[in-house]
Amino acid sequence: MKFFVGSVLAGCALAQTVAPAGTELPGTAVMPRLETQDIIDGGTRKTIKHGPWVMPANKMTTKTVRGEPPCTSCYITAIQAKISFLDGKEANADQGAWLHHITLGKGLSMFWAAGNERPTLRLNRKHKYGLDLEGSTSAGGGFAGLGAGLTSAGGSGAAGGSGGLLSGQGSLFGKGRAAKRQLGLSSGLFIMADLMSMAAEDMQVTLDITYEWVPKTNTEYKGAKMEWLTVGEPKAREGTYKFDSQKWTAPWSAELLYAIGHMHDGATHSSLFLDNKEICRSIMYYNARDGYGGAAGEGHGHDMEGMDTGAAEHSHRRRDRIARADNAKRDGPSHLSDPGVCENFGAVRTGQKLRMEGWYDTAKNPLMGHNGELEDLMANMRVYMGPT
Ligand SMILES: [Cu+2]
Repeated sequence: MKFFVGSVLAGCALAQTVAPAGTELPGTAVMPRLETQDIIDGGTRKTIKHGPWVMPANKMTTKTVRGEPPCTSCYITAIQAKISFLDGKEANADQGAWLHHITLGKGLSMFWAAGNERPTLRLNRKHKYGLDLEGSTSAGGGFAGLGAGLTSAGGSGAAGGSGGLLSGQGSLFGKGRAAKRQLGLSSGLFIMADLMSMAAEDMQVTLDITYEWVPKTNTEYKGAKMEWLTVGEPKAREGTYKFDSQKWTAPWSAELLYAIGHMHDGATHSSLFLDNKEICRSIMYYNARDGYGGAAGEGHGHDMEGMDTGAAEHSHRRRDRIARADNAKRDGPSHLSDPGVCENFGAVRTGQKLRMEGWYDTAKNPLMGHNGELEDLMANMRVYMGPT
C-alpha cells in the first residue's frame, strides 16, 4: 500500500495553505485504508460484492440494491466501498470508472454515504460506538427525523437548497421522489450507487462494500447516530467561493466521533462549526493515492463527439485548466482522492448548533466535467455522534 497519512501531508501543499497559521483544526489527517487497519475488539470484517453491472461508455448509471444488512444484533464499526473490474482489480478514475456516489440506508434511515474519494468510516478507534441498524441511526430522530428531511424542499441559505438526505434539491443524489417511492415500504438494507463512466467502452464492475462489526453481546458498545449537513447541489462556476448549510440543533449531548466532507473536484475543504466556532476542517486532497491521476480516464476526446459547440468548448477549457493546474502541482491530471477526517474531536451539548461551509477554489483545483458539461457541485458533511 503506497498510501499513508504522512505521504499525503508531505506531498500536498493544501494543508499548509488552507489552514491559517496557528490553528490546529482536526481534518488534515486521512483515515488509513481499512485493509491496513487491525480489526478492533474481536469484530468480524466481511466484504460483500454486488453486481456485476455494466457501466455503459461515457454515461451515468444508478444502481439500487435491496437486501439484508451484513449482520444482525450487531454494531457496525467500520465501512469502506469500492468498485472493481471482474479480474478483481480496483476500478477508478484513472480508468474512467467513477463510484460517483454511494448511499447505504436501512428502511428510510441513511447511515453511510461516500463519493469517489471512497473514504473509510471507523467509529471505535477511541470510543466504543457502532451503527445499530435495528435502532435509529439518524441524529434527527430516526424515521420522523428523516421524514422531515424527505418532505422539506430547499429553504437553506446561500446555496439555495438543503434538507434531508433524500429530499430533492438537498439530497446527495437529487433523486428525492423516486427514491422515496422505491424505499418507502422497505425496512431492509438499501444501497444506491451512481456509477459514472468516462471511458470510451462499456465496462463491467462489481460494487464491493466492506463492513466490520461487533456483536451486541459486547455490552460496552452503544449505537452512534449520524447527522447530514449539506449545502445542496449548486451549479459549478469559476472562482473562490463557499456555500452554507442549514443549522442543526443537537437534541442531546454526544461525543463527536467522526466527521468528513464530500465535495467535488474544485473543492478545497468543508468546515464544521459548533455554535459558530470552527471545530473541524476536512481538507480535500487530490491524487494522493493510486487511481486518481493518469491519462486513461482523462483524455476526454470522446466527450466532444456529437456535442454542440458549447459542450466542446467546455471540454477544451477543462483540458486547459487541468494542464495549467497540474504543471504547477503534480505530474498528471488528478481528482479529489482523500478528504481529511475529524475523529474524536470533542463533544456537543443539548441545544448547541452545528452547521457547515463548503469551500471551492477553481484556480487551485479544476472543476469536473462529464459529457462536455460541468458537474454540479456538492458539499456535505456526515457527522457521526455517540450519544452518552
Ligand atoms: Cu457528490
